[in-house]
Order: sequence, then structure tokens, then C-alpha cells
Amino acid sequence: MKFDAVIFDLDGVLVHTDKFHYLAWKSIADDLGVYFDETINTRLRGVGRMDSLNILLECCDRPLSDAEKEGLAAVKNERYRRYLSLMTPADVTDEVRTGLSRIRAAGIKTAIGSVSKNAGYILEKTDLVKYIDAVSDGNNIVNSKPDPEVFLKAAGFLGIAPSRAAVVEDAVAGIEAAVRGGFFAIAVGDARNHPKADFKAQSFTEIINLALY
Ligand code: B16
Ligand code: MG
Repeated sequence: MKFDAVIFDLDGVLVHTDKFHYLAWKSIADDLGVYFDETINTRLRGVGRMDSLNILLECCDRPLSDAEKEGLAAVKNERYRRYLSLMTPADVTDEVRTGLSRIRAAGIKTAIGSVSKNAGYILEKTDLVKYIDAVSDGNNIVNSKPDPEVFLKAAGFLGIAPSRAAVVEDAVAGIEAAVRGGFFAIAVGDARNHPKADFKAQSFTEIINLALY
């Protein structure tokens, strides 16, 4: 066994809610008459809600007050949660479920390290809760990725040192956070372009085998 724990990012690693983020942010941009597309949306990966709104507003000529921004972020979240409410266990692949079961059966702890404040709701809707030993998310952090806080808290909840844990991430900011925190950084998706990633995974099973052997 290579690691005592594996900390998984949620969106983009265990589930794919980025399409819901896109639809909700796109509707806000349309309401404001601001340009928004899939390319801008990829910049929001692993970025917290208010920072995401500030990226969306880069194309907006009129400066918005903090109160207006809070209002827009709240409306975005309502629309996003409407999509989340439709999620079911079928939104998680068998490969992910089998992989999580295998590492836990081998005694490796699992945690979530997500900046989302909706992580608990997603885990519940998809029935992933039973595979996870600890959840560190947007509700228990002050600093978003690339700050390592979310992963350090996850390791703390598990009682495991960062040097004995791996982090799995799909966002560049997440790999940066994992490296800064002293974790073994496993990259999937776009994050594989990050030069500091310790391992670039082609599949979820490859990650599980790396953790086990
Ligand atoms: P919420 P992760 C991140 O989740 C998403 O990748 C990012 O697009 C989103 O803005 C952020 O959560 C905040 O989400 O609005 O639900 O609090 O990748 O860290 O699991
Ligand atoms: Mg992610």
C-alpha cells in the first residue's frame, strides 16, 4: 500500500457537475448581457463561487456592488442546485464505486477535498457518502485552492500526515494546492498539463492501482 489516505476532489474527479455550473453561470451571464462560453467556464474549475463570478464579470463594463454580487451568486446557486436535485446514484460510474470500495477494503482512508459548498448535497444525491471517511469542503475553509487549506483540513480530519496521502485533482489550482500542502499530486483531465503533478492518470482504475501497489 503506497498511501494511507487518498483525498479526492469532487467535481471533475468523482462526479461531473461542471455542465451544471456552466448552465447556471451562462443563465446569469445572459441575464446581465455578458459574454460567457465553455472556454471561460473551464477557468472556473476548482475556483470558489465568488471568484468564479468575478471571472464572469471581467467582460462586464459596469462595476457591481458587493450586494449585487452576493445576489447574483445566490441566484446562480439556486439554479445550480435545481440541476443537482436531479442527480442520482447513476451519475457515478461503476469504475469509481468499485475503485473506492477497493481502496477502503485495503485499509486506505478516503476523503473529499472540494471548494464547493454543495459537496455534501452532491455526495448525498449520488449515494457516495458511504465510501468516504471525511469531507473537507467550501463550508470549512477560508482560502480557496491553490491554497492547500482544504486538503490539509481533510488530512487533519483523517489524522493522516500529508506526506502519507495522495490528492486527486482535475484543476490546475488543485494540483498547485496539493503540491504546496506536501501531498502526492495525482492529475486527471486538464490538470495533467501541470508540470508539478507527481502522476498523470489516464483512468480512475489507474489511480486506485497506484494507491494499492
Ligand atoms: P459551489 P471542486 C468546485 O468544485 C468547482 O469545480 C467550481 O467550478 C465551483 O465554482 C466550486 O466548486 C464552488 O462550488 O458554488 O457549489 O460552492 O472541483 O472543488 O469539487
Ligand atoms: Mg474539480
